Amino acid sequence: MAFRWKNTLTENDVTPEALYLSRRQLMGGAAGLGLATLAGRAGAMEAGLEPNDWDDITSYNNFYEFGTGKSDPANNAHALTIDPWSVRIDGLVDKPGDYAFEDIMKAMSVEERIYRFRCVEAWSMVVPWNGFELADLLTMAGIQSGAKYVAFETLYRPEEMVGQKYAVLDWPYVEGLRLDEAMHPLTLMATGIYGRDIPKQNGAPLRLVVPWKYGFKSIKSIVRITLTDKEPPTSWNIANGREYGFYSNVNPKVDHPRWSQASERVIGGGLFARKQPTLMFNGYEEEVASLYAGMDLGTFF
Ligand SMILES: Nc1nc2c(c(=O)[nH]1)N[C@H]1C(S)=C(S)[C@@H](COP(=O)(O)O)O[C@H]1N2
Ligand SMILES: [Mo]
Repeated sequence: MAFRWKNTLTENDVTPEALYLSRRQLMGGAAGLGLATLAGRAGAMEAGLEPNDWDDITSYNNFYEFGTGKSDPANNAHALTIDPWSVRIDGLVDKPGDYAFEDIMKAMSVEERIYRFRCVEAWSMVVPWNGFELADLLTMAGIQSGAKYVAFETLYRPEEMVGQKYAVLDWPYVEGLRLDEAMHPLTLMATGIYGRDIPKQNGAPLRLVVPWKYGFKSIKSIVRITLTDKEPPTSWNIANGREYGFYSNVNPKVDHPRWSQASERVIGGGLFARKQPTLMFNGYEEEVASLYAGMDLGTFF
């Protein structure tokens, strides 16, 4: 498999939005100006993805712990304290425990990944994440042979998360992946966007990103990761199992019971909302289709 989107940027390669916006000029005539960064940028651009700008990514959010409106997270997430932060890794692992966020960051290598992001509500963006592969974190904890699934949990702290005062979902928000999905090299733990720390409304200090699945699988502000032998419960499936399955792979041929998934509204671009066809596995078919060989994706939606 050729992961053409993969490049070698680290957290030291600061990539402010301005650099992205002017990258064509830079690539055209800036010999001697941070060549490694430019090479990385060129690699990331091979996928032909134009990232959304910072304002789109950080002002149009779903994070129900801070309210159900698209601008509620940007307005309310400042109340979240993220220092100190630790992630409990437990279940079927050799080294269970509470891992301090700083220690995780010291052990992991952060790189940039420009991914398509497709919400089940039929809108999409392109996000330049910074993060590390979930596989590396799970390997660090030592995966035991009986593990088949990975369960994730978001912080429960209603004093800071105003939306948790309302029973819109069964708090804390929980999600899950099959172990092979969790170990796939596309599966990212994001800690940044555009080279900056990930904003609170986007799931600080660390959140999952599974680019071939609907956005709600990409659980934010994670405090617990549990390796298990059973398919874990997931918040949206608990809320409405007829509409939201465990797999939730992006699939233009499997409609939501209440709307089509064949196309998506592209966020950004001002007044002129653009629509585009939705791609199988959100454009990552070549990389992930083999995970689902022989499965009926209409039954396992
Ligand atoms: N804890 C938690 N994680 C969550 C959600 C949420 O409400 N709570 N919303 C999900 C949904 S529906 C989407 S589309 C994405 C949105 O991520 P973004 O705001 O960074 O674009 O986060 C997902 N992760
Ligand atoms: Mo979503």
